[in-house]
Amino acid sequence: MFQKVNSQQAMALEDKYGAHNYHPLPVVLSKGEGVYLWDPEGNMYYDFLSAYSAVNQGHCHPRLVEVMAQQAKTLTLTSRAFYNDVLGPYEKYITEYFGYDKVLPMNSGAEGDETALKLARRWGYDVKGVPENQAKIIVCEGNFHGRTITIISMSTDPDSFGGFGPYTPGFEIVPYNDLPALEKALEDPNVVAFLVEPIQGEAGVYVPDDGYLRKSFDLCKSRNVLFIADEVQTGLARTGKLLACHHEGIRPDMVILGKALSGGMYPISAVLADDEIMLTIKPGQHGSTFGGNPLAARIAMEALQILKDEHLADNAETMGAYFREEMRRINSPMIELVRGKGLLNAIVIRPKDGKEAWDVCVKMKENGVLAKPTHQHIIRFAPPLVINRVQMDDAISRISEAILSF
Ligand code: IF1
Repeated sequence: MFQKVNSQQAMALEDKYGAHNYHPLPVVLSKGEGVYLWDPEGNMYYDFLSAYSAVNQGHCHPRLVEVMAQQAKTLTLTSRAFYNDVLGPYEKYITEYFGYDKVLPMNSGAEGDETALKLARRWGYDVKGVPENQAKIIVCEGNFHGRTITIISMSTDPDSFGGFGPYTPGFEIVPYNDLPALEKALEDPNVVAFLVEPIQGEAGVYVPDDGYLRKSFDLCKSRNVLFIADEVQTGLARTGKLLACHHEGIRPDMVILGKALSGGMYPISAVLADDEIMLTIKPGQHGSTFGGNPLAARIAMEALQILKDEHLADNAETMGAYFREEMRRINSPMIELVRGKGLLNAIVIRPKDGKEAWDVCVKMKENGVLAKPTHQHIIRFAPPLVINRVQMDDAISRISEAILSF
């Protein structure tokens, strides 16, 4: 039976019995509420990672706990061999919420990206008229779209793709934030889609120049190429708008959502598109056991409604601007650069006396703030979007104390 363990026991168990596919910060969490996390010993932390932006609504949001409990007692899974009475209402809700004809429900972000790739290829053959098996999809250097073999076949990060060959063909790579390179790649008549993150999260919260998304979109439209936005991390109010693409007023041909679509309660992802694209996949040509299950659908409706009811995009906008301003005021040579949008931010750490981003994160943990480095010198800061001014001020003072302690 389940025995509560302390931090030391938990880390030892994971080390002995779990795959070593992560290198976690040495902290164990056992309770979450809003912006707060606690370890088994009762120490409190501010969560400044939000499970990589999956907990935008805050940990264990009471409305999500309630609807999850209710649906869990009623019906959790039927498979799509049959209908259920929650999926249809959810599909109506989410397509009207974002303004698309249809949604294809899946479970993980990677499954969402894989689904979008299949839809783009199928649209390329059936609608654009690209010769069979010749479809090309353009992606950017520094991209992160998931961990499946096809998705890492598009990756430029050796940690993502190294040692997993042979790779899926059909991808062209262009530099991010580089319009001439994209324009040149779009000359290939077999290109069916451009898949892009509005802000590159894993690359270190790389925000492209204003206008890049809008001009990329226009270039794609001029060449009858689908513009696919991977908003798994940037979507759902994280960057200060419902979708990061909304900062530039563009409506992607396909949007991929995940993570906070359930507020961190349950794996769920979605691909939104209009009929011309969505109906190229016929019955029996794509799916998943849990895709579209009633439990995920019920949670997602509530998670989306919370974003609106609690004005989380506006809060992300104002709190994010405040956070960047305060970080830039810290007088430390370790802070090389502060960048981000809304509450998706990062600090580039200049090493000092051999101390790097990892050491800063360990010190912040001791100060009660949790964040994780990406690419050695970059620390991402992404608290739940429910954070208020008092909490932000407390967290900022703990962060600056940690940085100034070196
Ligand atoms: C890990 C970070 C990495 C994503 C975008 C799709 C997916 C992700 C833009 C796939 C997932 C997660 C995966 C996790 C760490 C985290 C991450 F950018 F968020 F920090 F890796 F780059 N599109 N990102 O960011 O969604 O299948 O994970 O549900 O794999 O280490 P998933």
